[in-house]
Amino acid sequence: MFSFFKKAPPPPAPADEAPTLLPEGWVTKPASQPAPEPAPVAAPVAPPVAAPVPIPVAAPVPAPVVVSAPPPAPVATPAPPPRASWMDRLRAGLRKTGGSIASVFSGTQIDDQLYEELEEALLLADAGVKATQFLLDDLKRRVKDARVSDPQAVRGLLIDALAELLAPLEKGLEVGRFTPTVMMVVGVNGAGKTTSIGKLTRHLAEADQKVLLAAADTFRAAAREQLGVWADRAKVEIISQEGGDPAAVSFDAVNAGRARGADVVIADTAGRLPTQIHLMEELKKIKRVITKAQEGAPHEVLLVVDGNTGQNALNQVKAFDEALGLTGLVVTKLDGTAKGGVLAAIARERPVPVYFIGVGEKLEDLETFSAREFARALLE
Ligand SMILES: Nc1nc2c(ncn2[C@@H]2O[C@H](COP(=O)(O)OP(=O)(O)OP(=O)(O)O)[C@@H](O)[C@H]2O)c(=O)[nH]1
Ligand SMILES: [Mg+2]
Repeated sequence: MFSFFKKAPPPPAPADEAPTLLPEGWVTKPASQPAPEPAPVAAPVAPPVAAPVPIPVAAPVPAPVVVSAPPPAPVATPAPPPRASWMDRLRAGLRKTGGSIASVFSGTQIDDQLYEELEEALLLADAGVKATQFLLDDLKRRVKDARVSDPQAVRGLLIDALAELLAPLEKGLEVGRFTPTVMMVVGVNGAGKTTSIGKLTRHLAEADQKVLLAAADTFRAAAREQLGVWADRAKVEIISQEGGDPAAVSFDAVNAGRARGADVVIADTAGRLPTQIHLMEELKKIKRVITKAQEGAPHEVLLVVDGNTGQNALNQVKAFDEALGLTGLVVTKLDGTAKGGVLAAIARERPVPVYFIGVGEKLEDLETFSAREFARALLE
């Protein structure tokens, strides 16, 4: 395993010290913090994709105060699996999408029929017309340059082409540059916002980041409770208010985060509203109010999209980006979908960085996105 985010130096750091963004295997430990490290940490240098990296196992999650003494009653976190096992889950999750594309290469000839079948398979996988055309043109060029004659070799070249297309989406989430780093998480209902926040919170807390959650989905009591369960599990604070105004809750949470020295404040928002208010208007209001509570915030506006919705996910990326100015995506439910090609469409048409992808409901089913790893899991 590897960390979920990169710890940036605090604001006074000179510009030339700005952290480089590592797509995978990135280091998590605060480089410039004096705080002692409570547990073994991931290797200090980004490892190659497949190398399993140890994660801080069972790092006891401290109470909301950063303490140097070993926290009492360590939480028995199951040892997170190595990257190799993630690759297996990713592969299994993408089997439906990948299987139909890979079957195109089962013949013996590289001919027009192969390219036509590939075009069809990519469109069916919801890669969209633009990315499909781009990939086909790119692939034909690669096949010509490499002078291959075996369809299986073409598959290898498609992995290269897809990895290159997806590469601009690789970006690590960064915390530590602002105190607190404020994140607003948005998306249509059922996309996986609350679950993804819960998982991310666990990873942040395990890396000694002080997280404060804002239950800005105030409409449903169940929404608050669901976030509350994740807050309890990660032993982090949560600001919630029964029937309150989502913007007011967010405002309070950012202020509380500043007053209490939180490293990260994450606001969970609603996907559907009880009133006639347009979701985007409500979200814009939350964003404005967060900026009032802290200049420059929110530092991240993350859209969670259900990868299973294919082209619809792309439409959501465009709509939310236009309304709110997205900084990153979390693409969930890539398990069991036949529409995993949507990442190619996003890369071609609205390349908002993909911080995480999800292939299931468990903690270890959310991971950082690596373009080459994704292309290999899909097609190898
Ligand atoms: N299979 C699968 N299910 C997921 C994944 N991520 C989330 N889910 C499930 O999707 C359902 C909805 O997730 P939530 O986190 O409640 O979604 P939400 O966006 O907060 O929904 P609202 O609060 O209603 O707007 C839950 O049952 C999750 O367990 C994933 O990667 N794969
Ligand atoms: Mg929710």
